[in-house]
Amino acid sequence: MIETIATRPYDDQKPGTSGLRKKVPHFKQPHYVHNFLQATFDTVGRGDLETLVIGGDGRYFNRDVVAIAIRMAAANGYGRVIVGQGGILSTPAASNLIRKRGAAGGIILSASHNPGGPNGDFGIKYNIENGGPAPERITSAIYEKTRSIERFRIFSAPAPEFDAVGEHRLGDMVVEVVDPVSDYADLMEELFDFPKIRALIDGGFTLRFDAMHAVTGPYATEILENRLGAAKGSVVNAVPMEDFGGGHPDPNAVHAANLIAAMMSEDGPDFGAASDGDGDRNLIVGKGIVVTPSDSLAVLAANAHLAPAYRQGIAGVARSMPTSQAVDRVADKLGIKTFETPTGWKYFGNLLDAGKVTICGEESAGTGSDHVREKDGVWAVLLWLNILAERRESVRGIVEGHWSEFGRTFYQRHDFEEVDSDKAEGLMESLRDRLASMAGQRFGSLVVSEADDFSYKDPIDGSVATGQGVRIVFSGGGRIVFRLSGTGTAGATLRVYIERYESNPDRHGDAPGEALAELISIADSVGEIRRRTGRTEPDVIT
Ligand code: G16
Repeated sequence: MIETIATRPYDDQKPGTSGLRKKVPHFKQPHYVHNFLQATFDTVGRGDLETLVIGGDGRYFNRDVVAIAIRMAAANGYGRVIVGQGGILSTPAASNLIRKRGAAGGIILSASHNPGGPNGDFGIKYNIENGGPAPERITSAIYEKTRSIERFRIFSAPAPEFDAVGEHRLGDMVVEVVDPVSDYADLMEELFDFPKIRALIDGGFTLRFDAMHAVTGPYATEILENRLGAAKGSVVNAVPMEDFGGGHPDPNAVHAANLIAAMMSEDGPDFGAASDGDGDRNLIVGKGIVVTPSDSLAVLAANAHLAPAYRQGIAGVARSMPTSQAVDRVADKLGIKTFETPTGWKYFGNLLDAGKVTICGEESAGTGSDHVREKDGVWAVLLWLNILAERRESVRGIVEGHWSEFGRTFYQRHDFEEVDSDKAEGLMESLRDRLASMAGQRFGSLVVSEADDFSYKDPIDGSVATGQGVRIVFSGGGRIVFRLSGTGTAGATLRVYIERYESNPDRHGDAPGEALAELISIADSVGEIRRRTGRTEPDVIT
């Protein structure tokens, strides 16, 4: 039976860079989940016997919300829900299922790289029928609805169990529980030359994939160990846990320190990689080298033609504005276009749908292609492996060769976490106020050539996004970008992105901290970081 239950609005359900993210206790407030889901269903209006994909990264509270989403989908007119077994679906696998099964959309439960557990983070995101995150106009409309919601609809019977593959019914709706891995693994096998990668591995090439006790464990085990023949145990921390084993499933130098340490040792594996909570991010590490996400994007774009899916070449590339311009230089050489978008994978969707770009990436450890409409950690690992299998060089050799050909773009992101929100807003406000007078100003040996607050007009639908980050560009090409994260759940996270291009091959071996030292100190003075936040050092440098 369908019940209509009265509710009262919450005023803080505004989706951020990637859906609604809050602490678990916040989500556990009465009807908090129900309100957001009903506002989503009301906004997209896609019930009408259509199909909805439901799944998440398996973090604490995932199962409860999967069950609620199933019951609410049944009450909102969906004809079928496709649910990952155990409520599990990596974000790219969910995107694939939406596309493959012609679903109207999907509910993806994840707070990505943020920690999980009873006091950890949780998140809900709606993806549209192209498999990608809902664009701004939809997330804004959902937010508007959450502010005036008065009732939600839910099926009174409990959701069928979803721990075994099979079909059930809830009222008139079919609940189809699917293996979360197989469709995705099949797609990867279509894109890449598995026999060639297998031959590389059979020849003694060793790898280590750190799933960080998050969702990619089963995907990486099936693909890397079962289908590609990597030694058992190559995938570490492979069992997904509700609290990620107490860890922080963020594939960066801090949280993937064990992997990096293993890769720095002489007898370490040839290739190392890690993914995040929901499987859309990636970290690539070679023997003795951590590849920055921006460099990885550039290398993948330059070498994509070595994989069967991209043999014909790539149509164009897109990167988020704060991502380094290394990929732009590849695009220039290939004679294809680079699109610079605001931070957030949702901004790539239209470009991919229109066939304007094939490969996209972000400094935040995200790379992907037109095979789905999300960034995809395992995909990036496989494209790297395909390239390695073709080129038979080390990761370090490939990256250094790339720098020799295109020049090196030194890059760092400095994160100042849990900054008082008012102070962080004040810092950004002050920068914006000074933008108009910044061009021509000298800082140390550098002169500002342009400064602006990034805005983007989508070339496909004409929608405009403003206030997407303060850019300060210096003569000679150095660049500092300031923006506030849209994914944090406590206070504000100030991100400062710093880059400098170096064409001189004799300088390519410099340490990034040294190569960027002058810009780092300018960032502090121009941004008044120390003065306004009291912080002397970033919490994380990626
Ligand atoms: C999300 C978005 C990405 C974005 C990242 C960081 O990733 O999908 O596009 O780059 O957040 O965003 P921010 O700088 O606003 O924190 P994920 O992996 O968290 O879903």
